[in-house]
Amino acid sequence: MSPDSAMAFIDIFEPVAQALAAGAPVVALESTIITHGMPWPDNSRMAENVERIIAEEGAAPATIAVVDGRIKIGLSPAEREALAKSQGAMKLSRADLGFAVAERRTGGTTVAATMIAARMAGIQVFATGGIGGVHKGAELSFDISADLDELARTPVIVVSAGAKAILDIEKTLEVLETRGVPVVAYGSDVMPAFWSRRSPYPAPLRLDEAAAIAGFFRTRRALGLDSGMLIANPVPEADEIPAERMAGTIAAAQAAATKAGVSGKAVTPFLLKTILELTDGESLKTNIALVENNARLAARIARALAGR
Ligand code: PSU
Ligand code: MN
Repeated sequence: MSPDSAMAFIDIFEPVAQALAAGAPVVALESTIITHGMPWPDNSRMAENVERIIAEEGAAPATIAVVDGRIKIGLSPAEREALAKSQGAMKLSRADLGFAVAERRTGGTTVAATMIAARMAGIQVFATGGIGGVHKGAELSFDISADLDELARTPVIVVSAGAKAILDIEKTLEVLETRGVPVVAYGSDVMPAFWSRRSPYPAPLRLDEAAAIAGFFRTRRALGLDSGMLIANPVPEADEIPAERMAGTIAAAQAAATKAGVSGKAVTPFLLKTILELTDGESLKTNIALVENNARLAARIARALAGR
């Protein structure tokens, strides 16, 4: 737990507070995917559906964001809707979370910032789409997401569909290994690649049951190995776009980013938006399906952790 001083800046949505107090399962959700990852109104519908899926699975959903400088652990439907519609929200990671609080700003929290806030609130499981990682060409750009360092320091289970295929998956796995982060593919021997079920890279670890993932996390904590854990959950077959078909689109989006001189925090949102346009919305459909799939697994892990 972080120092009590942080609690002065945090608002816990009542149903989430009740679940936490009762030791009931809670699943955190990020909000950069809402503010920067998907267009209106798909972002709003996705955020609502994902919360509903978690509730149906018997866990309390807690979408995390910063609103006017308050760290929100769980949003009311009206707050969620307002965030989805908001213009100019910041994209907040470890480096600027405190800035948004100090300056009373509004922002979506990335995987890194959501992990930090989840831990402050005592939430151990978090569902997202894809994590940030090592970008292609990082040997020149140095563009490596703060998500990876956060996984190395903050003990939260992050359920994702792997690293986005816009990243260098092989280098991302190398950094995670170096930083001591377990990467567990759920029911697969190979790493998924976000929109696709399979990448060419073997999964470092494999588990087939939500309860086993909960057990692994508990054991690591008991051993004092307090880092996060990345779960890579392949997108359902019916929704996947095969890697061969995505490859050309990703390359075209990358070329567009280079040509437009996009850098820093803008890279990931730019690539996602360009890929959405190039695939005529098909990538968005897959993106939504995989977040829902991750929410379901995260809820099951949270239930196992809570002993239910
Ligand atoms: N995956 C998506 N949509 C997103 C992101 C990931 O499908 O919007 C966001 C997540 O919040 C992730 C962030 O933490 O992108 C990583 O950004 P960067 O590469 O700048 O660290
Ligand atoms: Mn980056």
